[in-house]
Order: sequence, then structure tokens, then C-alpha cells
Amino acid sequence: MMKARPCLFCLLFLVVVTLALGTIDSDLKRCKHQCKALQQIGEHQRKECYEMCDKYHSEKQRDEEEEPSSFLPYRGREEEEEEYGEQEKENNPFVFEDQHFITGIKTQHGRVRVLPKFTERSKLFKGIENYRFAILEANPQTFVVPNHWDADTVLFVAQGRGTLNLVRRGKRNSFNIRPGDVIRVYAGTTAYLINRDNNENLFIAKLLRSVYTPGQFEHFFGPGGRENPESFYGAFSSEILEAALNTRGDRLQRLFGQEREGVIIRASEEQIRQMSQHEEGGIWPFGGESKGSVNIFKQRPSQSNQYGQFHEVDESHYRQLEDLDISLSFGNITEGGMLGPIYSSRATKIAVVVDGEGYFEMACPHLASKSGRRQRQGSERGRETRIGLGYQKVRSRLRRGMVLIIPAGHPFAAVASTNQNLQIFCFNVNARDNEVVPLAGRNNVVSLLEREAMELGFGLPAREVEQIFRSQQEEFFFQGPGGRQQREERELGRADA
Ligand SMILES: [Cu+2]
Repeated sequence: MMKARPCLFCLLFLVVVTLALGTIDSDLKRCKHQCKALQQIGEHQRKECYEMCDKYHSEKQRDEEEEPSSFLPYRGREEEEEEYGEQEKENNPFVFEDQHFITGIKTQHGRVRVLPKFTERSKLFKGIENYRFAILEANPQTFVVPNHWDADTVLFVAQGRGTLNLVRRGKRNSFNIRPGDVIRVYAGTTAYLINRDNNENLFIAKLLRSVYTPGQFEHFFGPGGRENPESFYGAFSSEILEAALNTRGDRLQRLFGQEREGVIIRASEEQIRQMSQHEEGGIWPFGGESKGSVNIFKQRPSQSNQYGQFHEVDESHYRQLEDLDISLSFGNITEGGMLGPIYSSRATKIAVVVDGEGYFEMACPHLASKSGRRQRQGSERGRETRIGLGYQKVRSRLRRGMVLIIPAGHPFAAVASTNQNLQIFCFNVNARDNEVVPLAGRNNVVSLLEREAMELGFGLPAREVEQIFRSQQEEFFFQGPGGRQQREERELGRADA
């Protein structure tokens, strides 16, 4: 045993040197190869050597995945501007843009784009591993063929006018949909859809929670079609179909052997008119008195002032959300305004920029502690040292179509550009008993602390702390940095004159 010690030390050194060079993929191989090539060691040590390779490999991979960080105290405006561009180039796992989507379905009449499983992007998303996000886009006067999914789904109509049909428990429910509508679709429901508008595309955001393979879902296409899409009927042998449908094989071949033009296809004006004759909102035949859909814009805003409005839909407005523990929210930030800083106590937000431009900032302890670890390596490895390391400032521009993940407990703020409202729609996962905690403005959490706690917490006289945390008279939405600057300039101009 004594003889093995220096040898393991050499190995460790060798392993580290090997991993410090070269690319990640090749050097795991090389590392293990070197373990194999060492002749003076026993089987037990060789095993340890392999394990060391794996351990260092996974650590290095993790370090490369996550962006470097520093403890970022408050900075002046110029420094922020400098940093702005730099940060955007870095790998920020919380922001998803066009290139992060996978095209699930595409025809000349529309497409369905899906974000990959969140944990493929970063291990930080373990808590929402079972959810997937997708956007359906259908051209005017088109039909999305009947299909079902092995996932519970919540739909949000972001743009356009359509008619949705849901067949479940022996009944068909058809209703016209418009922007702001929220619809829950139970797993296994046969659904089809038309875009009944002559000019406008239909955009529907979907949050899916798989009921079979975690984080995975499949579409099953029902109607005829040999391919594109292939009907699931076609997977059965003719003897089964003949017996089940009580029909001769040649007729079935005709039914299921047709060439199709894809999942999203053109419908005639007459077909569209026939399928559009339904009430907005719809009656829900499945759950008694409750409604088939609810419109988020028809809900009285829970927050509203000249800088923005905030609408919410949860299980109290829409019973179908009860078992999913999901709520939805829509923030309309006035041009030049901002939202927050706030944090959600339990809910993790999957947010979509529906319209406008701006930016957001978020404090993330995960990214900061991961890169902090690099500096500590060798001395105080271990989880307990993570506390108190600081935060990575996650910052990104926001533009239409972008998706953000805002984990529970993470303070964040969003700022609208000075020339356009910024509209953000959110699916909130783990919504029950969620509380939105304000960090600025009226009723902010600091102003509710005892004077002694303020003194001890900030190391300043309570009066000073109180003064600052009570200076903002607005709540939730405020005048943003851009608007504030404009105002200051105006006031200065007036003073000069
Ligand atoms: Cu974090």
C-alpha cells in the first residue's frame, strides 16, 4: 500500500496535465489510455485512475459549460454599457433565441418549433426537466390535422384568430380562439385547429408536461396518410384493421394510403367557414360548469399604473389548471418603464417576449458559485463553501420571440425600450401559493423589516435605510432608467433656461 501512494500522486498529476491540454472529448480517452498504459500498478489502482479521469473530465466539462463570473457590486452607468455587449456574447443558459429551437414540424403553411429538453441546456434546469416549450405558427386559412400528444398541455394564443377542436371523453368541443386565450388540453385529447383569418398568422405558445417519458413527448397523427404525416392506423396489420373496422382490405388501403401534404395544410374558404361557426370561449363539456378557455386580458390587472399592467390567470380563474400547478401571467411594460426587481417565491417562469424590445437583469447565485469554485479548487472544495459567494448578474437584451427562464427565488427586473411597449407572457411552473415579492417600490420587503434588522442587515442607521426604501411611491412598475434619464435631462434643460 505504501508503495502505491507516490504512484497515485504521479497519476493525479499526469491526469490533470492531460486534461489541461487538448479538447474535452479527446482527452478523456487519452487520460484513460494512460491509466491503461501504466504497468507498475495493480488492478485496484488502475480502477482508481479511471475514476480520476472521469471525475476530472466531468468537472472540466462543467466548468467549460458555465460562464465565468465575478462578484459584481453596484456599478456606474458607463461601466454597465461597456459590460453590456461582452455579457451577451457569453454563454447565458437562461436565454433562448431562434437558433435554440428545433423545428419539429414544417410545411409551406406553417411550423411547430420546440425547445430542446431544458436540462440539455444546463443542469440548473432540473426543476423544470419534465416541461417542454413549443410555438406553433400557422399561415392564414390553414388546417392542422387531428393528432394527440402524450403530454398535458397549456396553450396561450399570442396572435391571430383560430378555431380549436378538442375531442375527449366522447365529446367534441369547438371554440374560436383569439389573442390572450388560455386553453388546457388534457394528455391524449384529439386536437385539430384552423387559422380562420385571411391575413394574419396564428401563433400559439405551448407548455407541455409529459405523462410518459419525463421531458419527452410525441405527436400521434390520427387521420389517413401513408406518410407526411404517417397515420398511426398504418402501423397495424391489415388483418387487425379489417376486423376492427369491418371493412375490406382494398378499401382500407385507399383510406390509409393517400399521399398527404403535411401536418399543416391549406383549407378552402368554404371549409374554413364551416369550421368557424363557434362561440368565442366555448362551453367545456368535460368538467361541468367550468369554461373551455379563459382570456388573460379579460382579467382585472393585479398591478397597474402608468408604467405597466400585469394580468394573471391561475386555478381560481380557470379550474383546468388545478392539477397542473401552473399559472400564466402577462406583463405589459409601457415604453420607458420597467418591472421589478421582484422574485417569485415558488414559481419558475418560462417567459416569452410577445412584443417589443428591452433588456432584463437577474441575480443568479448558481453561476457565481460554479465559477467561484474554480478559484477555490484544491483548498476548500465542498458544498458548504458556496454560501456567500455572491451573484452572477445575468443580463440580456430582449426582443420578440425570445424565451427566458427565471428560476424561483431569483430576483429580476425587465426594462422596456424608450420607443415601444415590452410585452412578456409567462408560464409559471409550481404556481400554487406562489408569492411575488417586491424588492423596490411601495410594500417592498425591506421596508417591512424591523428598524434593528435594517440597521444590522445594512450596517447603516435605520433612518438612512428607510429613506431609500421608501423613496419610490409606485408599485411593481416604475419609470425605467431610460425614461428617468430623459426626465433628468428635461429638468436640467429647464433649469438652464
Ligand atoms: Cu441561478
